[in-house]
Amino acid sequence: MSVDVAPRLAVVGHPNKGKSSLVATLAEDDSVAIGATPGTTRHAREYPMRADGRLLYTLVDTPGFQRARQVLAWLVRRAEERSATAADRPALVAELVADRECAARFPDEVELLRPLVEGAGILYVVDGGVPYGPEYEAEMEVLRWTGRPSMAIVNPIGSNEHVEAWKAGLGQFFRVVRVVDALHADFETRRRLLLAFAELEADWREPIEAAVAALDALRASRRRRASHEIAALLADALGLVVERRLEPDEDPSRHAAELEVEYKRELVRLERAHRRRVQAVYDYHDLEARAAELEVIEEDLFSEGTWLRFGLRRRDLVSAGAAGGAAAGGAIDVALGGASLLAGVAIGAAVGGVLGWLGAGRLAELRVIDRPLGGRLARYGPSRNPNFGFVLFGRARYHCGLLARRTHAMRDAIDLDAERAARQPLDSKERNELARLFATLRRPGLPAAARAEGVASLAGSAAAILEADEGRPIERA
Ligand SMILES: Nc1nc2c(ncn2[C@@H]2O[C@H](COP(=O)(O)OP(=O)(O)O)[C@@H](O)[C@H]2O)c(=O)[nH]1
Ligand SMILES: [Mg+2]
Repeated sequence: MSVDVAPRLAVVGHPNKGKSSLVATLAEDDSVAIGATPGTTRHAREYPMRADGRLLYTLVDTPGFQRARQVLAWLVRRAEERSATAADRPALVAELVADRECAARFPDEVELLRPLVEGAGILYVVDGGVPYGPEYEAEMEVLRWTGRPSMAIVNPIGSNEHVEAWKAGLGQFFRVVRVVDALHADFETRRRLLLAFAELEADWREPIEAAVAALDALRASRRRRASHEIAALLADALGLVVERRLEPDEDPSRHAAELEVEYKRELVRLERAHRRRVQAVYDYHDLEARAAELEVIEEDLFSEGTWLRFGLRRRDLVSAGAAGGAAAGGAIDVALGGASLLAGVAIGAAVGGVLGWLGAGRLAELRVIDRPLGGRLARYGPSRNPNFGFVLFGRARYHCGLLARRTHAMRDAIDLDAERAARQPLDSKERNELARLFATLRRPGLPAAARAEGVASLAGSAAAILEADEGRPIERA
């Protein structure tokens, strides 16, 4: 194979062993057909991996073996008729793929062997959750006859119970055997697996190493783009105001309830739109539809569970508020339930439990604004609630963390339920920096240039936090 030809790797094996899942995970493509019923993949389908316009390697998803024994019998018979040697075997497999009668008798095998005859490497996938059995040996033998470079992958579906037996069996047919969970493989596992492909054929090293570099670059670029989306969301949400024009003698308090509803609805809309954009950043295009149903009941931005999970604890909030307020140069007037936080008054009891001191009860305040050219406005927002930015930020951070940990083989809805989310702490430096930026971004009438600068700084802080998150597990409560 010449150097400028990118490697092709055909993922083959028995039906329902996670072949398509492995392809979706490695290709980071959630459009790969994955099914609980065998036969979901009928035809070989190619997934080319490109970076900067260059094709680096191609994964080929194939239908599973159906008649491996008959195929092997056909090959053996041909070999005997021709007194063929082992050196002739690849040519016999090519004959089988080209044979019309075989195409009718063994359509799945012809489909999965074709890419191998055309030069693809073999990724043979088995399930380490079920016992090793001799019925797989016909498949492995047929694959051996192709003479293609190969690797076996034990995918432990459900359990690890039979992994060792599989390794012992596979080791006799394949030079390289790896254990990889096709559905859950994390970034490092995917990266190592990709590097192992480079070992299969000398010419593959350079394109595979380029593919690994592209994978690293993709992760960094997703993190940067997601961080920018988070910063933009915070700027929009913290600066949000809803207004209504007042009649000359109208009582503004009549509008309070409606304005609050409108304000909250707009926040929910901003957050949803943000999540869709972030999902697109991580190349999840199909996730939204599946999560839509969930989102209706999940609209818990204002719930106690959310504020408890994502808001800062009181002591942290006080110190961060001091840092944020001082740096923003403004007076610290973060009134919660009528009492100043900084005064350290035990306001929790006064406004009713935990939500009171978290400030969830009151996002913003109604104010009456005199318009320069006469008339008055009832205005709700921007939020002066010191915890609100942290709640929104924490939710967005958690969402990104789930996406970054997901694989494109997963077909379940994303679980954003705050009740099941574990805490992701911020250190005091991060808290203070965020509080300072939140205070800047909620300033009314913030000039566009200052806003852009605030968004850029916040994106930088968010990116550092997301990067650190990549190195630690999200524990689910
Ligand atoms: N729990 C678990 N399920 C898996 C794993 N790999 C595949 N599956 C499931 O097994 C079924 C068949 O997977 P698929 O990738 O379509 O297998 P294929 O027929 O070999 O392409 C799907 O329901 C997958 O979600 C795995 O590693 N863990
Ligand atoms: Mg499949």
